Order: sequence, then C-alpha cells, then structure tokens
Amino acid sequence: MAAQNAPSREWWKEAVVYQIYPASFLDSNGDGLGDLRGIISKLDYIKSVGADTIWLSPIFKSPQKDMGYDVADYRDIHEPYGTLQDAEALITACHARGLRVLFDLVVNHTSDQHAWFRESRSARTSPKRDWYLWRDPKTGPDGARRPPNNWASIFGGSAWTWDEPTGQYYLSLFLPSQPDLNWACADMRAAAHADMAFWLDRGVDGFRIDSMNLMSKHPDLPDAPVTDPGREFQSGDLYFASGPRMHEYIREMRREVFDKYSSGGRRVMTVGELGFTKDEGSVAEYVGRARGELDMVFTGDVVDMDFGAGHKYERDDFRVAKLRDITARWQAAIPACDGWNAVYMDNHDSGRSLSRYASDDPRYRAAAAKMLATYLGSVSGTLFLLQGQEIGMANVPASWGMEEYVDVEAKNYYDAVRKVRGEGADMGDVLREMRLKARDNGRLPMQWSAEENAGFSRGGRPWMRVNDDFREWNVEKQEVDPDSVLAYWREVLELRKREFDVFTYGRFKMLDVEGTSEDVFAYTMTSPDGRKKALILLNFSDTEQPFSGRGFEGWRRLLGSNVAVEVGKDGVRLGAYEGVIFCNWLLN
Ligand code: ISL
Repeated sequence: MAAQNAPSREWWKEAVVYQIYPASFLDSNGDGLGDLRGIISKLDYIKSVGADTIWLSPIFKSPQKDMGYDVADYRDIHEPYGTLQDAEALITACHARGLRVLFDLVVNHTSDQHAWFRESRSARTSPKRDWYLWRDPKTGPDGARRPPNNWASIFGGSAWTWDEPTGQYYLSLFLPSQPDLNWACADMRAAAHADMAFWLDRGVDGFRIDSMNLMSKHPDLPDAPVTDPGREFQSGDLYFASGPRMHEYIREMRREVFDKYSSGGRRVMTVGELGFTKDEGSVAEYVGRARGELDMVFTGDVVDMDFGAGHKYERDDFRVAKLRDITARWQAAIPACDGWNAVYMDNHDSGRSLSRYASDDPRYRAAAAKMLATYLGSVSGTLFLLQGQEIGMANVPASWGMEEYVDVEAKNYYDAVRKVRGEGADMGDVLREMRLKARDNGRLPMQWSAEENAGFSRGGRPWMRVNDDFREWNVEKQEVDPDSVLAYWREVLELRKREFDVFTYGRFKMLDVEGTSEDVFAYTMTSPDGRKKALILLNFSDTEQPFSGRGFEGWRRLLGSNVAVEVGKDGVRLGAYEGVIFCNWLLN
C-alpha cells in the first residue's frame, strides 16, 4: 500500500548540491578574490566529496555592494571572477565530469548600475520607468517629504530611496543600490526571461531563485501594520511577500523559459528562496507537483532557529526542540502536497550550523560536525552543502572585533544600534550575536591547506580575513586522515546514494521515547515500500546520553562510530555530540 505513494525518481531529487561562494572559494591569480578558474581547478575535489551539482552564488557583472546580489548585467561576468568564456568553460568542465550547474537567479531587483535602471531613472517619461517601482513622496505633518509608505528595508532604514532629479522615490527592499523590479510590467518580465534563456542556452542546469517570493507586491503598496512601535519603519512583508500575482509569474517563467529547456532528457531544476512565507498551505502552493511551479524551496526556518523575535541579531538561543519541530513539519507537509524538500543548514546568509547549533569547541568540533552530517545525510530531500561544511569550517573566532566584519547587513545593524546607544556604549551583546549569525561567517575563505592564506590565495591579500584555525582545519590535512570530518562526509554521501530509498526518498518518523534527553534527536527513516528502516540518533549535548532502544534491539550500526555495533537490550549510549545510524536490514 505504501508503494503507491513512492515519489518518482528524478535527478534533481537525488542531487547533492555544493554551494560555491565564488569570492571565497579559490583565488587562481593572486588578487585576493576567488575566481572561475579557481573553481574549475577544484571540480574533481567537489566530485570526490560526493556532490554531483554545484550552485554558484552570483558571478555576474556587479558593483558588489551586496556581493553580486546586485546585478548590473546578467549576461556578463564580474571582471575579477573571469570572462564569459571562463563561465562557459566552467559549465563544460562540470558536464565533462557529470556535475550539473545551478546559477543564482537574482531578479527581484537589480543593481542601480544596471542599464535598465539607469534608463528607468533618466526621466519620468522613460519607456523603462515602470520597470521599477516609482512613487511620489508623501508629506509629513511638519510639511517634510516622507517615503510613500512605512516599509522598512531588510538591510535597515526605509525601503524607499529618494531620487532627486526626477522627484520620486523608488522601492528598494534591500540596499538603496538594489532597486526592486516591477514584475507587473510585462516587458520587464520578458527581458528577465530572455536573460534566463541566455544561460540555459549555455548549458546551465537550473537556478536557485533569489528572494523568489518577493517579486509580486500588493499593487497599492499599503502601509504595513505597526508591529514594532519602537521603530520608524515596519516590516511590509504582509504586502510584499507572496503577493497576489506571485504564482502567475512563476508559472509564466516555467512556461516561457524552464519548460522549453526541459525535454529530450534535459530537465531544468529550480529551487526558490522563500522568505517570510512560513505556513504549510502557502508553501504547498509553490511546490505541490500539480501546481506546475517550483521543484523545491528553501523555507528558511532552519537557518533562523536562533534569530530573535524582533530581529535576526536579537538573541534567541537554539534549542533541539526547534529543529525537531521544523524537521517533522516539513518532512510530513511537503510529501503530503506531493512536493519536494530542500535539505540544508548552511548558506552564505548566516553563521555556520556547527558553531550555532552544535559546537566548534576543539574538544567536540569533529564529533559535532559529523553529527550534523548524519542529520543532513539522513532526511528526505535534495541536499545542499555550503563550501567548507564538508571539513567542519567554523564561524569567526570570538576574539575578532567588528572591524573584521565586511558584510553590509552586519555593519548596518551594528552601526544603527551604536547610534542609538551612543559612542563608547557596551556593544558586547551585539558582537555576540554577530559572532553567531553574521553572514561573514558563512563567507570566510575556503581552507584548503596550512599554507599562507589557507591555500585560498597565493600572494594576494584575501578580500576577507582567513579564519585563525586554518592550520588545524583544512582540506589537505583531512584528505589523509581516515577519521576526518571530510572522510565522514564522503561516507555519509556514499551511503545516501546507495540507500536512496531509505534516506532521499524515505519517510520520516519522530521518536518520542520516554526518558530520552531533550538534547537527543531520535527518528526513523523508512523506505517507501516499508521494508527498510533506519534509526538515527543525534546527541546535541556535550555529555553522554542514554537511549533506551526498546523495539530496536539487534538493529545493526550502519554509520557512525558508536561503541555499540548493534542496539543492545540496554539500549545505546551516545557520546558527546555523537550521531549514529542503526538499521534493520543487516540483522544477521
Ligand atoms: O540574509 C538574510 C538574513 O540575514 C535574509 O533576510 C536575506 O536577505 C534574504 O533571505 C534574501 O537573501 C538573498 O537576497 C539578498 C542577498 O543579500 C542574500 O545574500 C540572498 O541570499 C538580496 O539579494
């Protein structure tokens, strides 16, 4: 009976995607910045880890005010990264190795340097004026000019930027230099579609779609409800996230672009970044198979587990119960709508999960990184890793001051708080949150070796400081250590591929066993035919934890280094930060 619910096998479901942050991956020409030639030289390494797809954070021409998420020309490459020919060579080199390539599609907004925006801002009568969202100012009670509504920018301040020459504001949900495109304009949509086709014509296998659900705004752009009376501007997500025409735009994109490149054995993969929209029903509208929209989305909650109620950089500590709830929710809700999960814990927009949810204390770091790998490798969905996760890279050290942070989100927040508190005020609490969650953490240069600059750049001064721990934590060292985090990830990914029916396509069931510590996450994964079962035990604490094991006696260890090779009648003892998998199919 269960077999008829088995999901169909697809390459994009079984893919293991390795996210490359181009600036920080490998600098091949000594200018301190990663580049496409550097990436090409490491494709064999990526493949050896067990990944079969790469996702490149943006490589397009850009003034880099937001590290390439501000695109000035979708059909050209940021010069220090290389040329169009290098990008083509990269795609060819991937395909020659059986690797697929996802590009980052940033089309909710462009850079203010994009030709479309330059033209749009040139005059109110410009034919491209309505490719962006221009509005007249309001007048405050004091007669002063005010933005058209009270929305806050995601990076701080008002979401509206004043343009003196034409006397109007434009909407900029991120930086003032990232004007939002007006998707209600059909010509603008057609131009974006043509840029997507440009890359599909060059062999790209799919897209991670940035800020995907922000493209349709409420046509009236109304004031947001005041949820935080202490702030001048309010989150307008009620009116800019998952707006009224959002699904129409995605279906059109599919019809006009992706589906045209999905035939004859080719199938374009899409993963949408879904911010603000959290409920199962709304998520299902994007990924339910019958909807004909996206293959999968990043729901974001697994990277937001320690965000404060009012802001990312307010404090709210991680608890295992949150991970349990989030995992159980999506592992059930997505198959229920015949959709598909994206499984991940790290990306370039936050701190490393190792440092935030487990431990980068040298005593536990390797065990903790392996435990998280056990989690990620065992649940159902398409797995995404961030570069460096495979060697247990960690956040910046606590000793680094704010001057080492380079990302605009962190700096804007820090400066805004300091302004309120006054010069010289204690900022220790903010720095603590930065150390956990700042985007800089996920963007540190890749640690290849114990050489100068961690082997990331020869001769050059890395655009970001290299983590102090690189002599101990690097690829070269782990390559020759059979006990390394890297060796473990290889094992995890190999197992996931081999037992795809249990893990990639399996059904998740939470175990709530009495007497088990709150810090232990225990669940089973079952193959769609119901025959193969795996028991996964994850200890998120620095102390030993018992698990009673009732009902699992005799199950054999499949992965992990637990002292028990099988579940005994007294259960299992888990070491600090230990992750282990037992299974029912090696019973004799
Ligand atoms: O980074 C965030 C929280 O720290 C998010 O709010 C993030 O800005 C949001 O998820 C959108 O992210 C994407 O678009 C941004 C870009 O800065 C991010 O790097 C990108 O992932 C604007 O393009």
